Amino acid sequence: MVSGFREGVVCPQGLIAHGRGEAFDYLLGERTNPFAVKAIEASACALLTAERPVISVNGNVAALCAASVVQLSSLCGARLEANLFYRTQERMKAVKKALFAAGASEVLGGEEDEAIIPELFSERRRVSREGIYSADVVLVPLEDGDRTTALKRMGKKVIAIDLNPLSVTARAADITIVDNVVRAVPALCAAVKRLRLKERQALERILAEYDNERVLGEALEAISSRLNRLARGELHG
Ligand code: PTJ
Repeated sequence: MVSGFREGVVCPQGLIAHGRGEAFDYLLGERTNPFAVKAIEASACALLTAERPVISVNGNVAALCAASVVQLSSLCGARLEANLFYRTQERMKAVKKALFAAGASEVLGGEEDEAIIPELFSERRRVSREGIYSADVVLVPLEDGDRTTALKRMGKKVIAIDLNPLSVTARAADITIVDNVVRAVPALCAAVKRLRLKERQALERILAEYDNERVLGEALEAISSRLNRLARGELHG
């Protein structure tokens, strides 16, 4: 993250957001928990059954896991879009450069005829017409809450990766992977590889059975039970 910051990929607020994420990761035991595995599986199904899937990439994601988002995009045919909350032309260029360096053949974002997401006032309202604007499924690792809500209002299926199960994004998304992006994105690649061999009907069944509210509840229970066990001296941090 620090070298991503020095290279102009990560913004100062990104470093703060990372610290918030690390605190939750510690509470979750710094591993991919069973509730995250369920969400990862449902996400793979949503990406594989989508018509126009898009992966939104910000500074933190480009710094932490550029190679795995590029791999995920080629495995499930999702387009990559650089989309920044604290947007400057220099950072758009730096994020795209990081993705191309990681093997991307195309990165959307920053075109002259960008579309506008209604009701949003940050720079993140500017999106690619070919990308997020016309997507049916959008993967938003580390997203801000207002935009997740706006994407939902536009009728999109939103998959979020967020270590905080209480964030607005986690609550508003259709599928929330409560896990660190550095573990979740490679796990998502593995799930896509495994599930793409299945019939469409089987994928749709997994999606229909998925319950995000229950998964978020399980994440909170896992945090609470871990804290109780730590307090009783049954676990070592
Ligand atoms: O690069 P930009 O300009 O688009 O800005 C990116 C940030 C992250 C600064 C911007 O999107 C932002 O301010 O996001 P928030 O509102 O702080 O939300 C980030 C969420 O991601 C928080 O709930 C964090 O707990 C969570 N988070 C932080 N690091 C990770 C994470 N979730 C998964 N994996 C992480 N490594």
